[in-house]
Amino acid sequence: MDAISEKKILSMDVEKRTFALLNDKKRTMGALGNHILVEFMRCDPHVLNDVSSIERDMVEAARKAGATVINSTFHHFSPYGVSGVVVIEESHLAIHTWPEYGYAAVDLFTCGEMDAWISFDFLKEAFRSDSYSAIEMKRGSKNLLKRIDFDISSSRQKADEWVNPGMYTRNVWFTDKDEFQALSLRYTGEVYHDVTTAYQRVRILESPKYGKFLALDDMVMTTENDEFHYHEMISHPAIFAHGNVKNVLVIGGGDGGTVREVLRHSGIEKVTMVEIDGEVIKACKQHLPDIAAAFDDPRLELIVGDGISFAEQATHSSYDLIIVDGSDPVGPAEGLFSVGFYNNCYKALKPDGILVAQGESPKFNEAAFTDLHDTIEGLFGKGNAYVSLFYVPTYPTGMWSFQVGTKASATDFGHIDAAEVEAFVQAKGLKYYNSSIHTASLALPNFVRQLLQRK
Ligand code: SPD
Repeated sequence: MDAISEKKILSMDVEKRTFALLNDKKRTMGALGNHILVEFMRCDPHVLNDVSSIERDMVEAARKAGATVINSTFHHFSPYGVSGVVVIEESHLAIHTWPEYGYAAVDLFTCGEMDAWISFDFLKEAFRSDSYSAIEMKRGSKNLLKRIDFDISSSRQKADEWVNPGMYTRNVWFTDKDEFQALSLRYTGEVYHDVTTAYQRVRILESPKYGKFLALDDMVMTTENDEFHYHEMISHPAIFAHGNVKNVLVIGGGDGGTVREVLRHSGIEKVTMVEIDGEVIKACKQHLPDIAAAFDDPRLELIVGDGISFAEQATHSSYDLIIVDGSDPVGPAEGLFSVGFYNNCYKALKPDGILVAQGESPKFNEAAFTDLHDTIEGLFGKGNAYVSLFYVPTYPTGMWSFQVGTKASATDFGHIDAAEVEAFVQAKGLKYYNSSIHTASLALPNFVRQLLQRK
């Protein structure tokens, strides 16, 4: 193997940077290219799964070594792994990552004077590799090749006929899933915010179809383009069904969409919002300002704290409306599905108060959906527990629910003044809720009725 016999082997280790150099000077002369095959081991797995930062680092590695970058294409594999190539005038840099092994295979193929070891040094820092090795080979020994004179005019013509079919250079998908089904959103690869807090990973990413979106851990919470489905339906139906809401408690809802909708009503005197993770508020204020639009309203008291303890200590009979805008029942929101928490909410409501809770999906998390209904029915009484169905394209299965408890049996959640609702809808320019949707959302398909009556 000629090429291998021309190799320079570098075997390196952080503790002992031992260089074993086998370099046959005579044979490395007069090669067409230089190829460094790199093993980066014990890397940061998060870095190796982040297609945007890998692309940025590979391009930067090329530039740092003096290369002229022509193009790059990178792909993220689901659930993890990245492949990509940076094409440079001096050849290419390529990478394949296995985050689950903390491993990246990198090829630095260059021609001319470029020193690809500069790229190597840059990438080992970027990937935070603790252990690495590399083999350098000369490619295309000129003394083994014979130059051919050939007519290139026919291949030029073929190149002119070629029409680029509009290829995407990135194919990255965000997947919100359980073990049986998923909702995937293609995203641009842009990461606007990525912070892991004591509670969860808070990310703002971008989807070509739905705009910027908030993801908590691996779940889609809200997107710029369909957030109104959720936020209009969590707030307006209860406010119109009650008829005289003045004092509201919102638990969760850190993106701000729910309080934005509640505060559209001029009759609301005070909203107390308790969000456990201040980072969610910060990220949304910065990157989703149209959703986080009402944090400066003087009627809002914003508390960064635990909503479960807040409900436990709340003054009895003090709220007209309590809205639980939590995430799914994993991680920090798990307690927002417990009987004890809803019992405290029940006590904190005025005698004619209404509770609205994020109720999961009858097609995705059936157990959480039915258990919550049982909890609300157990506390508020049969006939006082309602399920309102609506559609969110970016939640798994698309079908989602709010679950409602009315403390006074006299409150019929389906009863509204349609003319009043329509005037409000027109005045505020609502995009999902109207008086017909109010009634229709309470109409349940038979399979949902059966799910709720299963006991
Ligand atoms: N799977 C998504 C469950 C909905 C969680 N709440 C969204 C917050 C929007 N304010």
